[in-house]
Amino acid sequence: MTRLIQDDVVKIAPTLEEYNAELVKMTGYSLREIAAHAVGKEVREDYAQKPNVAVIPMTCGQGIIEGFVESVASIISYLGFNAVITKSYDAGGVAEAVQNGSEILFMADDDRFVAVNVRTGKASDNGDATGKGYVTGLVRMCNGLEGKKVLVIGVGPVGTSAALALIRFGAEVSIYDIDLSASQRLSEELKKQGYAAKIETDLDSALAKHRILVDACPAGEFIMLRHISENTKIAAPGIPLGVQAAGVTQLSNRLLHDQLQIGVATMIFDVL
Ligand code: 2YG
Repeated sequence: MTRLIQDDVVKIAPTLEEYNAELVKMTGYSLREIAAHAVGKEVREDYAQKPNVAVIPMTCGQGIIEGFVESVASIISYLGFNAVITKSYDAGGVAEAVQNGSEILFMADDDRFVAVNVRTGKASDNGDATGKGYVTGLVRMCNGLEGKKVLVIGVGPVGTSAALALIRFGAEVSIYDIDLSASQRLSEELKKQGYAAKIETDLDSALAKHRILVDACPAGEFIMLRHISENTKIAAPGIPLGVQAAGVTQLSNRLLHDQLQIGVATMIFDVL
């Protein structure tokens, strides 16, 4: 699980408008539409009870990431919800949020980044939501994925969620993880649910064989120019970005990548 740094998050709030315009250009969907469709919710803007959302800083483990709760709150506000950051941290922040009538709480320690709806009991995990949100964007970039081969690189929470979503869209999923036993576990899990996913054991040959990629791994700069053709499309929730700089230029609007936006947006629609 990659840990964000201040540099990753401080640029988010001031560029949300331009980010959203990019997203519409690339997928035909706004951030709100991607998030709502990812979890099968209405895209309506006038949410019935317009729930109050609290974002709670957590000091446990490696502690606060400067700018993290601010960027989470800015994404939620951008989507039209009332988001506040609690003054207190940790348990005090949870008490403050519930006492000030917040219905949805966002908080992240070093292992989990969750949204919970205290009224309905619904919870959403950032990894799961990110996988679904990115696949929703990728389906749009590829005009559907029915019968298309897609390579998922990294079978952690994001890659696992992406693989499940891809199969729901009818894609032919191949999986690669640096830890072969992780790929085998996911393949077994999918087989139990009646899905056949192919395990790739060599990354370079897997990249050579696939034009549609989901980079859900914490490695950087392993997708090279030689792996990119004119119809390559990449959804890259992984941090740092797995595509090497020259490849980013080559791909231009065939590369979907952000630090937090799609994951956070999908989380809130997931618990609405
Ligand atoms: O409240 C704070 O400021 C800190 N306790 C936040 C710590 C977040 C640690 N987790 C990560 O940086 C990522 N797993 C978050 C999600 C990355 C996007 N896929």
